[in-house]
Amino acid sequence: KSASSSQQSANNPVSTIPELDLSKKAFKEAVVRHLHSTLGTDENKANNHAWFKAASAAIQELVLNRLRKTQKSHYLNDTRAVHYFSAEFLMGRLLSNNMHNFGLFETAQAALQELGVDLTDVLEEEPDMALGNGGLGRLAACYIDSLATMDYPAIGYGIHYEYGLFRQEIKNGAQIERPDNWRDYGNPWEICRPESIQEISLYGYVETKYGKKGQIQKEWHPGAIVKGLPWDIPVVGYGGKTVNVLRLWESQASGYFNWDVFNAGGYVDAERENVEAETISKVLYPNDETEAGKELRLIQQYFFSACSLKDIIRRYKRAHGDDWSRFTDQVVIQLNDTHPAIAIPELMRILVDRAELDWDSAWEICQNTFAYTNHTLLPEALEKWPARMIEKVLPRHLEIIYEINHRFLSEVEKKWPGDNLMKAKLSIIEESNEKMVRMGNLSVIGAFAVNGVAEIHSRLVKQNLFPEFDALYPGKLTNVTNGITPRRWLKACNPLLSDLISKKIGNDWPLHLSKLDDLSTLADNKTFQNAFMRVKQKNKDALAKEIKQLTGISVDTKAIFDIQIKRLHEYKRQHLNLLHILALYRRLLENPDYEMHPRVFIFGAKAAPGYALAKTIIYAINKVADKINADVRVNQKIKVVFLPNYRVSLAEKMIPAADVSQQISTAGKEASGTGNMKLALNGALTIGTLDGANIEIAEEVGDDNIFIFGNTVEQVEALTARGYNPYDYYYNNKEIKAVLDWLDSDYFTPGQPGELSPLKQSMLDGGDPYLVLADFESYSEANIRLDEAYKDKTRWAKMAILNTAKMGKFTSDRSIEDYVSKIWKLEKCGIE
Ligand code: NBY
Repeated sequence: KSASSSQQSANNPVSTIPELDLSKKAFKEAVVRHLHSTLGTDENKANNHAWFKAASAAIQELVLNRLRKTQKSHYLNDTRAVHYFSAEFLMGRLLSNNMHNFGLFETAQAALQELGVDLTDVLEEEPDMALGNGGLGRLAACYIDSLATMDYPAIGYGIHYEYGLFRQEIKNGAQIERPDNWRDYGNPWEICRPESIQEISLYGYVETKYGKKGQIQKEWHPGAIVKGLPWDIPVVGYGGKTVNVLRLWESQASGYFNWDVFNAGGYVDAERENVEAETISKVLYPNDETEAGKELRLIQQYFFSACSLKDIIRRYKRAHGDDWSRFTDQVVIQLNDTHPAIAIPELMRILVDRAELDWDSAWEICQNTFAYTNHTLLPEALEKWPARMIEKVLPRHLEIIYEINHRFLSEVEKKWPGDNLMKAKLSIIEESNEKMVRMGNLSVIGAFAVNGVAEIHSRLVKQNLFPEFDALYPGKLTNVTNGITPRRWLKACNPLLSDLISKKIGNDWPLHLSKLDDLSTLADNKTFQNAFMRVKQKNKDALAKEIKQLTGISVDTKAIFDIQIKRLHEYKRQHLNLLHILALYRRLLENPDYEMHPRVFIFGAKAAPGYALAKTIIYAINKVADKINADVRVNQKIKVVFLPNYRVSLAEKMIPAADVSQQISTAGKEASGTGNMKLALNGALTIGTLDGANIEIAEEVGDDNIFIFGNTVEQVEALTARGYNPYDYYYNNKEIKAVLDWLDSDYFTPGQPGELSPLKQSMLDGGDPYLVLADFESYSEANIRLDEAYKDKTRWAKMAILNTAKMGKFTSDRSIEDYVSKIWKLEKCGIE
């Protein structure tokens, strides 16, 4: 006991949790006990993986204790809860996070050290839980962290994918996708709950019948039944009091519908159907910003939405029986994009066909249950399903969608009599060649609140995407600016900076991030500047080691570490960064005395496997990197590094080491961005456009502490309207012409001319849809300003400190409070 209290008091505000023994001695005993009795090994034989399993099991004991208490408390208080429906939860690793949230990290480190084990090595054994693509999935993970931390009753609902986002390998510069076998050696956190299995239906036909009072009744005769087996992942709040649950559904054959086939000797056919059922939760679709339109994806969406709704209703009925009148007091469902929007007609089906409520009562419940978050304006990302596909998979749901639409269109008629264009625009059904169901329209109509994810994005949702809905439903469309959890994205990933901050301003900033503003007064303090930059240097040294290990490339740790990490997409403009690198390369070749501070350009990005140009951009970055890194004429000044397999755990190593954060999307295209927040929080300076949350970051840090460039949303609109011609820039800017022609040669791909030509092609004859050339010059100038600023060490240190100091707004705790007050109307419920 005595040893532990001194261990924890240094840096943890959360060391006293009643009843639980959080001492070093207790932890050590638990780890050894699990090594023996759970892992069947001992201290001498155990490898790092066994230690990881034993340490996780020791922590899980505490987690499950708090989980039980939380669930009891929620049950006894009959709390209203938010149900966060998301096809993706990008959780990353959990051991370090859970240790931090119990205030046990240092204790565990010391305990393991006494056992002769290095915690850092143990943590590396944990596979990332990569059940998401990018920002949208990671946002869901940050939000469930904040919900638990702030004692809000909440449950995350999603899919238990057998394979998460693919593992990326780079072979000869090109991306190769490999399966992500994240559960090969088990997952120490998840709990299987066979007692809560749900069954859902698919396919079949709808029978129209007449009820006792002559009313029309619909009965869906399904063609298949699939089981959903829930796996619960405990979500530990910071301070270790509330532990909520992330419930992920795994699909299984029901073994019910295939009985006849089986008895008739159709063993093989029955097995085939089993395989099909089990395919549903097999793999995460790796597309981030394009809608796939595949039947299996629709089935995934329905599968997890329907299982989750049944789960919610079962729990509601246990407390309230068949009385639906309190449902919307108890339940709010947040739809993370339109991926779970099929839940809207599913709830209508349950209420009308099963509970036999009249349509209007059912619709009122529905409209008071759902809220919808929009994450994109890109047309290719707005989900649309062929009506025929919905009819085949979910015949009753298509009827319900038509009925919702029919009633909705008469509202439109009341508001805009005779306006058929308006009806065509707002209709859930798009009457194109092939009839399509617009999931965005369905979501806006079926939800009581719709939010965008940054101020500018929400304004554009109102003005450009859904202006008529905004007129029809005043107040429904709103904003909640995204946020990130400072526990994972500063405290856990950057211990050196965290300790420095805690020493200066106390240790409750992880819960009250605005306190970081107290650092502002130290921004001019020479001693603090030195300490701050010493931490940055150590983090850069560590990343340089990692780079060496992963790629073999040596980098100068005194160079500027310039980082662009995010999914590969044209709108995010990694190719603008690349063109600028080529321009610098060319300037250095033309003038070996060209003045610039050495800079290492570091990338991390996965491309959707079917997105050819995105893969070409990765290939181009790697080919340019090979050339530059081997060119002794320039490689003292620039290096280019592409780190393979970018993922949460790699981000945690890269972000603390960044001097510069590249946030260079075409204005109007990046809904928010959240990497921008993580990097600035860790003291990186942003070079960025006035897009997404960059605008709010600029407001917080002030124009002097950020490098803004490029066309604004208004300028982009004007430029596009008057007819943008990239050739104007190609012929008028000789640097642009030279670097594009360079890419078109075989300089970077010796003997293989044309391999990089699709890049030039897309920026010229392809029309340069994301205005790379239009922003190039302004970007190049911003880079010169940045380079100037870095030369002045004092100025840079001050700017970096102010970036950290001014990030308080971007804690996901603030986002959650915004959701609670504007949309969810929850009350906190702690445990005794
Ligand atoms: O959501 C991202 C936005 O691009 C980013 O600006 C924002 O900060 C973040 C959180 O709000 N969107 C995103 O990550 N989208 C996806 O990952 C995604 C995944 C799947 C599909 C579409 C988009 N899909 O259609 O399957």
